[in-house]
Amino acid sequence: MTEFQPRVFSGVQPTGNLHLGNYLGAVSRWVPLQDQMPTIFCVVDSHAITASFPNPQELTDATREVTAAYMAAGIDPKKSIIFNQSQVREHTELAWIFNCVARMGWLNRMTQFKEKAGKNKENASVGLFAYPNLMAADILAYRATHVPVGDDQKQHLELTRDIAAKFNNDFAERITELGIGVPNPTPSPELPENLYFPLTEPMIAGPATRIMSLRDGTKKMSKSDPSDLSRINLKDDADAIAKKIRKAKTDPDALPSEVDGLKDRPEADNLVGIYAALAGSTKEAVLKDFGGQQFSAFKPALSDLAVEKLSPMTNEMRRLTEDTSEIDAVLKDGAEQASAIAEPVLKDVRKIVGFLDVR
Ligand code: AQP
Repeated sequence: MTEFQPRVFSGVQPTGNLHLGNYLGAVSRWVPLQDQMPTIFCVVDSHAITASFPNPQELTDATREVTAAYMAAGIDPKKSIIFNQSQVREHTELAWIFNCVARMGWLNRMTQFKEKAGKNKENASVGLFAYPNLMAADILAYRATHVPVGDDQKQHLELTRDIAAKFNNDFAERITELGIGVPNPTPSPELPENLYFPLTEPMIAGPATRIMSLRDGTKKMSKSDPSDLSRINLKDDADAIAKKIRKAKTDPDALPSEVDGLKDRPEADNLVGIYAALAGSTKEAVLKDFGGQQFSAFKPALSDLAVEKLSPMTNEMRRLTEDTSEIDAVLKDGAEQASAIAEPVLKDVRKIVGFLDVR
């Protein structure tokens, strides 16, 4: 290989209900990428057991539901590889090697672990702590070059780059000796001339990189928030969506006419951002139309837009999950295609580290 093949990898955990944040921050942004480069979208079920083991049947159902959401959102199995992580063993094998590449100090800095483990750090699973190493393995098992995610994953992607850089440096001679390196596309004194793993580019852009809770504009919209009113689930019907937007926290002022006026108004900023992302426009354009209006006028418009955009998807998700055979066939085919890429990568990695292959 003379250069890294551009390739997109991303995923969502099958934990609880997919929400508007997952859709606008991640899945909806994947759709146009399918026509730009090879794309791999994973339902990351091995990540879903890190905080605690979910009920096994619920994990199975959620895996199919997330797959249905991908497809309903426009991820086309003829264009993209769609599969569930646990079906491709190379993810966990590479994660073990990365457990031995990443440093404790690096993982100790991960804010998501601190948030998820909370005060009870001693009781958190080792899996939750090592989660970012598995995420790095998910990406690098395909030598993926681009990862579209929400803003909350930025730190984990930086760690993925650190792991790739350390592996490339530690094994620089061996990679060259085996003739399996790729010339570094952006030469720098910190990296060898030939790389085995690319330094993945995060793709975090647009008006919806961090959708906030509808109950608290300073908290991320999240599947694990105990209040269902805090998020719009992709399975919500039109009435539920309208109710949640009606009850969304706001401030007493009218909407500003300029984006600067959203500063220190987290709830207003969030709702305007949601409108812009759903409309495929910008906060500036939304404020051009709604600047000076009260939330009593803006909320019904937002609600209508959300229902218009989300309802067809919700209906399609319902249809797909009624009969699981289509979803299971897509996942089976996707796992075979994903394995065909990851297996030779792991073969190389075993050779690079020196594992004896006697089979
Ligand atoms: N609020 C959000 N705004 C924008 N993007 C978001 N993402 C998640 N929440 C938001 C993006 O969705 C993708 C999949 O995320 P995940 O399944 O790995 O789970 P998460 O980030 O942990 O999502 P939650 O809802 O916050 O789950 P819990 O409550 O279980 O922790 C990622 O690209 C993420 O950036």
